[in-house]
Amino acid sequence: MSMYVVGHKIPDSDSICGAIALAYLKNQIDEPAIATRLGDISPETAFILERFGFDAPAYKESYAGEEVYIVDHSELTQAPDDIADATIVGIVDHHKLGDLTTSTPLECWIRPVGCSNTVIKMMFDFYQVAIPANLAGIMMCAILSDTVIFKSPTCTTADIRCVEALAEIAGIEDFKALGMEMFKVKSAVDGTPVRELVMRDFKDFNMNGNLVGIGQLEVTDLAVFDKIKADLEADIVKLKAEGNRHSVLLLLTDIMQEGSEVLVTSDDASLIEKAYAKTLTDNKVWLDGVLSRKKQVVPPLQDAFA
Ligand SMILES: [Mn+2]
Repeated sequence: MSMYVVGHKIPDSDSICGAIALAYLKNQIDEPAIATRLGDISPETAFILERFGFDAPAYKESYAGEEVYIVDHSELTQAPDDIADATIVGIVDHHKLGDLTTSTPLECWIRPVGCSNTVIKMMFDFYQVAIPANLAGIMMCAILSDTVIFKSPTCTTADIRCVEALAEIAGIEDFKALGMEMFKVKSAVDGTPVRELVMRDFKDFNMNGNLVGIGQLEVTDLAVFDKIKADLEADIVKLKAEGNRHSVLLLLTDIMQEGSEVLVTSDDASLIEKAYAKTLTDNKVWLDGVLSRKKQVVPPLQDAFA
């Protein structure tokens, strides 16, 4: 029986490239594995896969009765809906420990680094399995994406060393230029339906019993939002009304200015103000130097909800 290797819902490049890379590694060490995904791929991921000649993993929603290796999270809210009926055989991740649990022993590769693909590169080294050039390419791009080309405070020396090693294997001389090309693809928001933008990189978190959704759009220039910001603001209000979320935040991150404008809709906006020690103006606030949802946005908000 093959295990399935799958990243989080609303998959980003790390989840998709990580599932492909880890499934390849597992197959090399005689543990049959199939990479899958829980949602549509983003334009950035499509760019990466096309650049290095990969197809997207198959879409698979249900995992009951299957063995599953989880990539890029350990959260119930981000896992397959029927994960309780599956056997989690392993987790590779670089986020805070979430609330997934198991009834059988599992393999855990969790490190406080900038990207799951950095951890997967360490796994390749551990098992002494060679990485094919095209696979190295997508792993490298995932790390450049997650670390915002090393600018994110989540970026570690291990991430930089892994990108350098993978770039060499992939035969990419100017990896930072490729990273910028990737972020330009990510910045092309014109003509995209507003809800698609809100949900493009959206994660739900359980904060002391409250469901909090946080989306993020990383661009090279916030001016791309000038014409659509009001629509984005209206849409997160609508999204909140459609579900049972306590709050919805949308981070508009400028990777060149290195900061994020946060659009907020909440049952209690004072919690958000408390978390970041800032006053909201028209339900938004600029957070200077904030690039990372995981490291700079989620933890203070968890504390505020505690
Ligand atoms: Mn990641």
